[in-house]
Amino acid sequence: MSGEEALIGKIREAIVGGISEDSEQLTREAVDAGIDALVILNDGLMSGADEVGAKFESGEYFLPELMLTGRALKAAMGVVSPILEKTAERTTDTGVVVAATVKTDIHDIGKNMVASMLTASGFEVTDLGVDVPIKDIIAKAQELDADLIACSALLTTSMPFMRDLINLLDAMGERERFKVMVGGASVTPEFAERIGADATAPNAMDAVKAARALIRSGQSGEDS
Ligand code: B12
Repeated sequence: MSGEEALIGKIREAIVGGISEDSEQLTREAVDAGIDALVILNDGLMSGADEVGAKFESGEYFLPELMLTGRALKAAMGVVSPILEKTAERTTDTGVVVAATVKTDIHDIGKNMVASMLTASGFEVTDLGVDVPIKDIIAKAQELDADLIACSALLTTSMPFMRDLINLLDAMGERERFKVMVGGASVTPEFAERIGADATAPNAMDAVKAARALIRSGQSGEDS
């Protein structure tokens, strides 16, 4: 096993063990050793989060373990996010975004990453936080005359609120006014298409690309 693999393995273990001090310290070590921030994110942090999810599902872990892992993830993201943000390219195909984790869902680590990558790429992002009623998301988008609404949900039981948001926009005659992007660990392209969202993306970097494409399609008056 290479030194890089061993260090990534330790980061993963720190996430699975929910040890914030280690996840932050080891992530710093990995960055200092020149390991690509995306490798740290995908092979260390996300992979650890997935393992914790599996242990929770199988009954080996309970809510306290999830909470510790959440803290360990946030600590490590604090190191990785600024590095990823520096790689963001600032272009003119940006716009105003309202971001939120939808009602009943309090997972915010991924949503925060998406919001900070969009901000670093030149978008003007208003982040409404977690557990946000869809009416509040729409009201803020109207108030700011936003170009894009970015909704996050990790719970399958929260995902229907994304569909409700799109249906409500439709009913209000406002669907054409805003592009809607949805995401979160359980959101698939099929789900996004089924509920009539304009885009989805599996991670924060691709979310920026998708957001840009939506802005460009709006500027040229084409459908996305
Ligand atoms: C940490 C964690 C928690 C922490 C969250 C802390 C926080 N501040 O966010 C706490 C302890 C609060 C928590 C609580 C619960 N959790 Co939880 N949690 C997790 C865990 C382990 C990691 C989530 C995470 O942060 N991942 C890392 C981030 C970076 O990834 P991400 O969110 O997927 O985001 C990326 C992409 O999805 C995408 N993205 C995200 N948002 C958006 C938005 C847009 C627009 C786009 C384009 C892209 C995009 O980009 C991001 C960055 O690359 C997951 C397991 C997993 N594999 O995800 C379970 C998991 C999500 N939790 C789960 C459950 C069941 C719960 C609880 C119900 C447990 C309980 N019995 O109380 C509660 C629910 C509380 C609530 N009402 O929301 C289940 C959900 C199952 C399901 N399918 O519905 C999971 C999948 C675990 C499992 N396998 O069972 N959890």
